[in-house]
Amino acid sequence: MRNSLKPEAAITHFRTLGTPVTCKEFGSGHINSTYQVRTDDGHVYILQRINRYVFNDPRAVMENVGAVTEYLRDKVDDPSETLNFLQADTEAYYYVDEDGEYWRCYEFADGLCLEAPESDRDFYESAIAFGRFQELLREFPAETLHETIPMFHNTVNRYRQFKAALQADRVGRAASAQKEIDFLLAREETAGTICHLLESGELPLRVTHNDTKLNNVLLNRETRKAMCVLDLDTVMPGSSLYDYGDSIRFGAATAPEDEPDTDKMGLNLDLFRVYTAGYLAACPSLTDKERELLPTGAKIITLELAARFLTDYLDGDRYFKTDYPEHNLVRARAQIKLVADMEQKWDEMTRIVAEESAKH
Ligand code: ADP
Ligand code: GN1
Ligand code: MG
Repeated sequence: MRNSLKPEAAITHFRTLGTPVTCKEFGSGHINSTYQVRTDDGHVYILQRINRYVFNDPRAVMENVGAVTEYLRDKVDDPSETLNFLQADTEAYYYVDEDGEYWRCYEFADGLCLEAPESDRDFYESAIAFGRFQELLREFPAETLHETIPMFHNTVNRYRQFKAALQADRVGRAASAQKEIDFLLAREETAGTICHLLESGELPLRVTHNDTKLNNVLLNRETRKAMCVLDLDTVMPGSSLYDYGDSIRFGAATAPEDEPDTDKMGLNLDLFRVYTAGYLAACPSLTDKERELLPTGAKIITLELAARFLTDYLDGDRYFKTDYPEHNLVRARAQIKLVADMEQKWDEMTRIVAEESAKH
């Protein structure tokens, strides 16, 4: 293995308390390489190598993350509510190794990180965490943030990329995904709705998290209350509808994001209600238009993820980490099934949002 890929070498460049003694792969993120490090005197850290294919300007990512965590630290009572980065020997919050790989290190927070809610209460608390995150950043100067992934939730552009991958068919996989391709192409117009409303000013542009999966939040192990929001790499100007929608896509689904048996995939309307209630409670500043379009947010982000997974499948799996050759296709199929189920349940989704909105 190249030395640069060795986390054991990278960690020695950070000002940890104690000497690192163990370092093991950790978590189930799809993007960065994440390790948990323990030192001889019991301190625990997260060490990450930033994915340079996904983030072509890791310095900009760290500037954003640094600015956001500093801003949040002034607003919260308990420092464990935000990520705490360690300086490297250069004093920056990252270390660049001899191959140009970027590493960062921050305190491990001993909270619960769930792949699916274990109770309604857990899911409600995740809504509080992401909703509060959004509210706390309401006055953050958006113009100072870098766009770490250009046009990240621009669904019109995501479709453009999807169609380009389809056209190129680099690895000859298009024929094996014809049904999925047709499903997505039939919904191209709907997919652009939020983009168009942001452009026309009917929806406000906010500073948003943009990656609000349940496993990007930690809950307190004892109280199971919202503790800390993780994965700040994509904090950028965006729409609250995508943040709300992505949490629904991942956490209110009846099966994991990569469930191979699509019969198991659908929307759990009880969890949909629970998250909606929590998000509205934590985000009182949502406009009427945003409230009205919450179901649309859930549907469009699910379409977007279906398009992104399918694009990556057609591209030969270059973006998301995969465990087997069909993994991205399986993910895309599961998202497509979820969209189809949302379409079936559309009236109920709309009614639930109206009812919860009337209470908050
Ligand atoms: P990725 O972009 O690859 O998803 P994340 O920053 O989300 O990377 O980290 C991956 C996983 O590592 C998270 O889902 C979580 O399980 C774990 N993790 C990250 N930071 C912390 C932390 N400070 N404390 C505890 N666990 C963490
Ligand atoms: C990635 O980094 P992670 O695993 O939390 C991706 C999200 C997707 C998600 C799908 C920077 O999130 O946009 O919604 O996978 N992050 C990036 O599981 O592309
Ligand atoms: Mg993550």
